[in-house]
Amino acid sequence: MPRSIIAAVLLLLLWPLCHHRASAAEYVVGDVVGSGWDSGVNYAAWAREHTFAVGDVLVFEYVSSQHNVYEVNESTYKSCDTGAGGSNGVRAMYTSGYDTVVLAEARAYWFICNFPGHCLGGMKLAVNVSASGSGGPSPAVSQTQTDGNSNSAASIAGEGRRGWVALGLALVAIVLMNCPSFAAWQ
Ligand SMILES: [Cu+2]
Repeated sequence: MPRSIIAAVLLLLLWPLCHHRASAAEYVVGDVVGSGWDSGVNYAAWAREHTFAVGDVLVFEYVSSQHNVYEVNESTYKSCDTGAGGSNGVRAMYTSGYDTVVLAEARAYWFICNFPGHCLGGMKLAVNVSASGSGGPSPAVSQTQTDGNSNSAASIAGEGRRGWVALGLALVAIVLMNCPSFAAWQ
């Protein structure tokens, strides 16, 4: 079978993976462009109206002089107390006013505003992120890349097939680089 046919078949097999990632959703927290992250919004209700999967993106839009976004652990989310140093239970801090947070793992995420009183006033968001629906094309791709870099994969493939393996890996790389959401997915 000519390599060009194999290349075409591989591309056809890989496009759905790309398409799957391209479907990752981006949510403006609070649904208001520019100021969706603000005091006086019921973020529990907002979170209930959406479902979040691995690869989805939260965009926090707010006036940076009035709010910020701290990703925290559950106890800090509940207490709203980041301690005297402002870092107790804090996993990440965002302060730009336009912060994109990739939900890269299937777990709960907790966010608060760390301006005095804002979290206690209800400016806090908890989301549950589920594994992506189809059971994990993303790990499959990672596996392919990992195997391709190891000696065992090459020896299993055999001398004569080494060229095709390389061709396949090159195609995987090309497809991934052309996936619009690949950077976000990472
Ligand atoms: Cu605030």
